[in-house]
Amino acid sequence: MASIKDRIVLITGASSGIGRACAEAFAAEGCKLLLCARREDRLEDLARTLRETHGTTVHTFSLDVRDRSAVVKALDALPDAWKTIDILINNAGLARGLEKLHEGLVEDWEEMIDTNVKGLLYVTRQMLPGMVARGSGHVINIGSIAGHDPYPRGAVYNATKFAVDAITRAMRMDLVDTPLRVSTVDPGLVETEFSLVRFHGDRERADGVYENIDVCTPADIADAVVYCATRPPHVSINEIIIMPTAQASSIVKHVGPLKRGE
Ligand code: NDP
Ligand code: 8X3
Repeated sequence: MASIKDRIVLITGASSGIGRACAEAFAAEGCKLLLCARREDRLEDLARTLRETHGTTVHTFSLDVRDRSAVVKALDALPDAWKTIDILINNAGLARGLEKLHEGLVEDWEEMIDTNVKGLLYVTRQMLPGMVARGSGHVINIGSIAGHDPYPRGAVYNATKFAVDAITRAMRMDLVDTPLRVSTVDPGLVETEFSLVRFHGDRERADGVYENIDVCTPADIADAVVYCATRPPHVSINEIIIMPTAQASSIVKHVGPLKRGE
């Protein structure tokens, strides 16, 4: 395992779920953290906790990754000490709605495409030239099982995660003559605010997604992200698909206790 102590890690969507868990996991590795999302109050609370528990050096800033000029402005305005990012974790993302395509809301589609695809591209386009110029860096995208295995009523969310997979693979080709690495960590069911956001705040429906299934925690996913980041420099973990034991594909999930033998 290679040490990543003192490395600068930029995490998008660090105010909740997998992004927050990544912040905690990379803080435990001794990294310096740049945390962004739209809900800055949450980031500040998290930063305070990380300073107290791990003595982490943290800088937070509010960012809507859909806003291209805000992305350029915020990342250009980073203090000099924070500009040389070692690891970029493109985590900010969401699903909206679960409808058949012909019944879907175009506003939901636009929000997913603007966040999961265009937002990821804006942030990456801004940070990657510096990594290439320095000959060092690691981009870790948070994709999804939905980017390999589509499911009904999820066409547009699925498409955004297929796009993340295509971007990751093509970036690896673009950068093959450099020491840079590009990974994707692709989870199945993880209990976060994901379903609450997907169902526009319907808590009962969101809770139903995880009911009676032993789903992954955000920390399980952060552990896989740290694994990617801590391999020796000549080793690239290209892709990790990580699901609950009780999930076998996007649509095959076992609800209730697992059969544990006689
Ligand atoms: P959460 O809703 O808990 O977290 C999503 C994070 O993304 C929040 O911090 C949110 O911050 C941020 N975000 C959303 N939109 C924007 C935006 N426009 N600009 C900046 N930040 C934004 O969900 P998860 O932790 O589950 O989701 C994280 C990633 O994991 C997503 O890419 C999701 O697609 C992926 N994923 C999740 C799975 C799951 O089952 N939970 C499974 C597979 C993949 P804020 O609202 O403060 O801006
Ligand atoms: C999230 C996984 O299957 O809930 O990317 O869409 S799923």
